[in-house]
Amino acid sequence: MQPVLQAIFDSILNGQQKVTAEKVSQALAERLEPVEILNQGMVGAMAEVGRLFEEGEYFVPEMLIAARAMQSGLAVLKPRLVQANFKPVARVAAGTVKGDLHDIGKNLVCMMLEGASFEILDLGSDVPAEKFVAAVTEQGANMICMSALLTTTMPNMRTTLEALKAAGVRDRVKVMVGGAPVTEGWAREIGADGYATDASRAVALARSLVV
Ligand code: B1M
Repeated sequence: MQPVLQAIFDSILNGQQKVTAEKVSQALAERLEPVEILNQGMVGAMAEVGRLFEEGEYFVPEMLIAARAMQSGLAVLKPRLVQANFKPVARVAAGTVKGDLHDIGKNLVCMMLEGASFEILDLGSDVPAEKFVAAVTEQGANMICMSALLTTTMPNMRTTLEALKAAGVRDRVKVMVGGAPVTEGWAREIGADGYATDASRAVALARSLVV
């Protein structure tokens, strides 16, 4: 790995917000591709944080400060991942489902979709089904992106789909799901329109769903 990418990786593992932001700026100044910085330096570091947590070397506070460092790096990267001024392809309501506070992956998916000319209504994390429904009925969203990082919160994706049906608006929206424990099979089982493994594939999927 290039030294600056290694420095980004290490600063996230160590939860150094300021250093992460500085090193991401440095990597951009060195003309590294934003997607390379993201995938090698940053997403790779979060996977390592997860591994350390599983092995009992990291605990929730370490995960939290690593996540904050990741967010500070993403803030620097965002303008380079997002190009504005395009006519929106679709209006997307995105959120992490009820009970789930993990928002880094969802934020990345939002950034990449925004960069691909989708209009984003970011509903945040811990989003109840009714809020997704309201985004359709009151804000005209025609696509929903749901993220879940916990096996215990995945069922809330199904709850949202059921709430959309109950509100009579299921046929007005395309529904995409994703997040580490989510699978293609799960997406099919709950009746979502699509599943993507990562943020780049989420963009390709979203494009295919609006055509
Ligand atoms: Co938590 N956590 N966490 N955590 N955390 C995991 C998810 C875990 C796998 C760690 C582990 O055990 N190895 C584990 C879940 C186990 C399980 O359910 N099977 C876990 C746990 C257990 C918990 C707590 C329960 C811990 C506790 O309190 N005892 C707790 C739950 C809190 C809650 O939500 N109610 C908790 C808390 C936290 C923090 C708050 C400390 C923090 C989150 C901070 C934040 O997000 N603001 C945190 C973190 C950082 C993690 C890990 C380490 C990293 C997650 C992350 O940001 N990954 C995670 C371990 C891991 O995932 N390996 C872990 C980077 C991100 C870019 O990837 O989100 O997967 P990801 O998104 C990807 C793809 O999945 C995809 O694209 C993204 C980019 O490529 N994608 C989509 C995501 N959404 C998509 C939507 C799409 C399409 C693609 O279409 C709509």
